[in-house]
Amino acid sequence: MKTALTIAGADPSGGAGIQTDLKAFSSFGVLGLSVITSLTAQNNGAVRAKLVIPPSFLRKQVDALVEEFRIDAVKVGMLGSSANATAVARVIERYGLKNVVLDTVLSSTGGFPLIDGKGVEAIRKLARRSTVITPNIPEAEALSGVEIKTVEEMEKAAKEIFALGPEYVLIKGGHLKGSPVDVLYDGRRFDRFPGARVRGRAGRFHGTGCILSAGIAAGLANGRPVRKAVAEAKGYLEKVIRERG
Ligand code: PXL
Repeated sequence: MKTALTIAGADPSGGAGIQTDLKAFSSFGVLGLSVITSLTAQNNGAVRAKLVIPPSFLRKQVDALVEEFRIDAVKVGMLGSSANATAVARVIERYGLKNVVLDTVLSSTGGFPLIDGKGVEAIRKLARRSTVITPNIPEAEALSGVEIKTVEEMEKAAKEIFALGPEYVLIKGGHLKGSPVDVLYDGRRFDRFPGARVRGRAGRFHGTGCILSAGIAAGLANGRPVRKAVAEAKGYLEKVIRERG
């Protein structure tokens, strides 16, 4: 069985984070491994508090897994601290981890910070260790310095983020008005992935970014090329929103 590792935060309500990532891995028939960077206290309404795991302990969790398992893909989500971002960059390099999907989590949907003030810089550095980086519009603006109001500006930001060193940039367009379009850039060409705007219960759905990035990591673990993994993960996300809605 192929394996995928999520390095992310725990969400007791199961909508985001480790819990939802493991469900995604399982849906794609991949064995899920998980390294916890932080605990959160939250429900579907809001994140109320976080407790961040120290980088030395994050490292111990990864070491134990690498000793036993071959890891076919990695999804990186909420890191909790810039020190944890640096620790993740080190383990990716040290163990030569491949198929890394970096979900650039800065804050919760409701605006609770999920990394510290140096987080943007730390994630910029981590970007060059990633196969696919998956910012939403506010995250892409923070990482690129480009203000995004149109799909063309998404493409401009994607070029800036590509310069940080990932193999692919996927900017998720859900925050723009109108039909959502995600933009994928590989340094040569842009692919646009139009999607349906699926209505969940108003304001109570969180974790879409987690589900998408975990789905992409599962696809890569299964040997899918990036474009196919993105398309399949988008299909999975729409299905989960409809079912959980
Ligand atoms: O959706 C971002 C996110 C990631 N990881 C965890 C979260 C959230 C948002 O609430 O709680 C653990």
